[in-house]
Amino acid sequence: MARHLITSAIPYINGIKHLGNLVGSQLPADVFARYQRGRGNEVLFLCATDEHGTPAELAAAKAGKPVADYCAEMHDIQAGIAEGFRLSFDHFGRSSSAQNHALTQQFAGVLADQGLIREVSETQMYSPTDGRYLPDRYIEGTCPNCGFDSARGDQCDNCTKQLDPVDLINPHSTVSGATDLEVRETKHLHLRQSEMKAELEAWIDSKHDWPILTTSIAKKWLNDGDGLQDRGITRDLDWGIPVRKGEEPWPGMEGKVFYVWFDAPIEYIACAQEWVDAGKGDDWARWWRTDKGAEDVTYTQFMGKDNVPFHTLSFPATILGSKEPWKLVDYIKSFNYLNYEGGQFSTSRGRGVFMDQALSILPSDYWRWWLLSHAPESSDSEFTWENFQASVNKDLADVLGNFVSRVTKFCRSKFGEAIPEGGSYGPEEEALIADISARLQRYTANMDAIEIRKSAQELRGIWAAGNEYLQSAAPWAAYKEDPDRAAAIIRLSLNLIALYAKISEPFIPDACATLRDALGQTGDQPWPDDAGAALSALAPGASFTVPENLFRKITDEERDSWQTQFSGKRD
Ligand code: B3M
Ligand code: ZN
Repeated sequence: MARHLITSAIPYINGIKHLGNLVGSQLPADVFARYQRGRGNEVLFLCATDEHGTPAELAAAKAGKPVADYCAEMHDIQAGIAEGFRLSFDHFGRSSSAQNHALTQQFAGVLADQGLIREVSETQMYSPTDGRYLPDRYIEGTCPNCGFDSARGDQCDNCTKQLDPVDLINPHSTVSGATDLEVRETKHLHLRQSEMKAELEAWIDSKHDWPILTTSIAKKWLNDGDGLQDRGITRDLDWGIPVRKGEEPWPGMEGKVFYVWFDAPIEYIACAQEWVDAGKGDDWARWWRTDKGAEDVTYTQFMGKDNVPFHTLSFPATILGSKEPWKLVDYIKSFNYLNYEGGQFSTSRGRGVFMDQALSILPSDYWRWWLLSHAPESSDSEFTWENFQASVNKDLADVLGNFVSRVTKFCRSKFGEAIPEGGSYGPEEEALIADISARLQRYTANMDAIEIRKSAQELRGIWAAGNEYLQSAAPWAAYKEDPDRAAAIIRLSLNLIALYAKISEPFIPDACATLRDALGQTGDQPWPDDAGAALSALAPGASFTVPENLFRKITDEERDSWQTQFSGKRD
């Protein structure tokens, strides 16, 4: 039995994510986790909320809540929505956990012991009114280059010039509007990534099977400009993991916290500890320490392309730099962006469909199917209501749903609610079994390679093959002359439904649970490596029930009204 550690990029705490975020990491990670479990492999699937950084502080301030309370509430909300989408995390942790505090401080101490941390003096804008240092993007002013009056401290959105906050004319805090900003000297810790360039490059070069999207981004960062830069891993903020050297104080670093991107990936490990401490597992080191059994683990990470540099360079620099036997990632699956109706999804402008809204209009399987069958793998992809309606109505309602309904209802009316016993499989059935067998091999090969779109396409083909068979075998006609022949056709068709329930589960888990229940199955059925055996697995005479309609169609009126409803600002 193979062992798979699977993590999804951990979503920021400040707000509910949109469907583009979902399909860029959590959802495909869930498909892979469900698939590996379905094959009988051992899986640890982890995700968490990413709770530190200025955005979390500001969102809490906006909500008028202490940041710890805000994060606790938002974590529960995100956990509930994840459940609504049937994301099958073994644990959904929090980067603000005690476990992550301790582990992050421990890593920093070990990196310092390895000589990989240096202290650097920097100048930063301080706002006495706000009582805090302001990150560049929370300072606005007039662009010295083009005169645009809302240029940010890091860049002018009008002329795109890269800026330093000290360049701005009439700079002010976007938090309070305060203009009494001062330049102050402050000390920070930098991780000496430049020291590790050769090691990181050799490691990335050894990953011949990684998606081009992943390696090309990593190589660009390794070699752009002056090459891999050292990176500040501390910030002057209140909210975050206090800077300590392991359990010791870090002189000169009082009142500072680690940078959110330093502690967030460490949460992948801390999350496994949280999983154990929550009583859901008994050994996290078996997944994460190569000296404690993790050498035979395959570790796969899922993320959007904007997160790739942190996972190919920064986090590996932390892991490798520690010289401790931590498990390194084996495969990084990254995604392009999903666009929305000719533009971009926008969290700030509320454009597009957000996870909570999606579930309020249709069950999760509908979204899962569309998103996964259109996953932005080789390029960006686009959500349109028209395409969504067409896919759902055709693939789910007409092809899969209709097959199940025709077969089970016909059986009930002619043979009763039990697997019919008469007749035997003939040439038409043998041909179908051979066809399904070939398609299944392609499906599993694509799933093994985490080719999500191609897998969905094969799955759709497997559903369609059943429909074509049913149409041509025509049990309703056969029944009049030869009821045994009709019985054999229906028996094979019911077996196909059982097979569908097994193999479609990573994509549409709720519908598959309905099918399993209808057939009296538990879900422990083995993966159908042998299609012939799988398609004669149901015992003749065993009872079943006709399931409720699996999928309904989306009407034109619904499509139009949703299109209007989600075109602008969310309320
Ligand atoms: N929270 C960014 C994002 O949600 C960030 C990922 C962290 S993964 C360790 O896209
Ligand atoms: Zn400008």
